[in-house]
Amino acid sequence: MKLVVAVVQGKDAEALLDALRANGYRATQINSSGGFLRENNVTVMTGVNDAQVPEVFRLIRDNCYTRTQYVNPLLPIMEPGEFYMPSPVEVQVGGATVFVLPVVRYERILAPAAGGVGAAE
Ligand code: 2BA
Repeated sequence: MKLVVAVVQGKDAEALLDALRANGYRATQINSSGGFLRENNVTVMTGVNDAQVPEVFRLIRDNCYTRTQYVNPLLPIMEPGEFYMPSPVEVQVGGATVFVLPVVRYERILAPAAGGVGAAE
């Protein structure tokens, strides 16, 4: 079994989660942000059998797109009287950054409430 961890752009997250659900995959969404751009993105975790990893990659490829962003570089240390005109730097973000991790153990613990189903809180 593998845990597929995909960092995707917020704009693509809904479509990816819908596609995973439509294909029978369970997924967890964590709101995250990139250390470079400091913009919100979404980390999608899905635990799958080894044989399902290629299909999950296909769903990621089909739903997550590369976009261009412009970043203003940090101001350099200036001497008095110096003038600096910052020019934004272009970066390509996404489609997705994907990690595949081995899973040592996976268990869904299904435990009825104490006192049985429908027990009073
Ligand atoms: P960010 O860290 O905000 O990075 C956004 C984009 O900025 C990156 O797109 C890349 O094009 C550029 N970038 C990032 N660090 C850079 C650097 N040191 N120098 C120049 N350009 C840099 P992606 O590569 O598509 O990454 C999108 C997001 O995926 C990242 O957002 C981050 O949240 C995550 N990510 C990417 N690589 C990762 C890694 N090795 N470990 C953990 N998270 C990662």
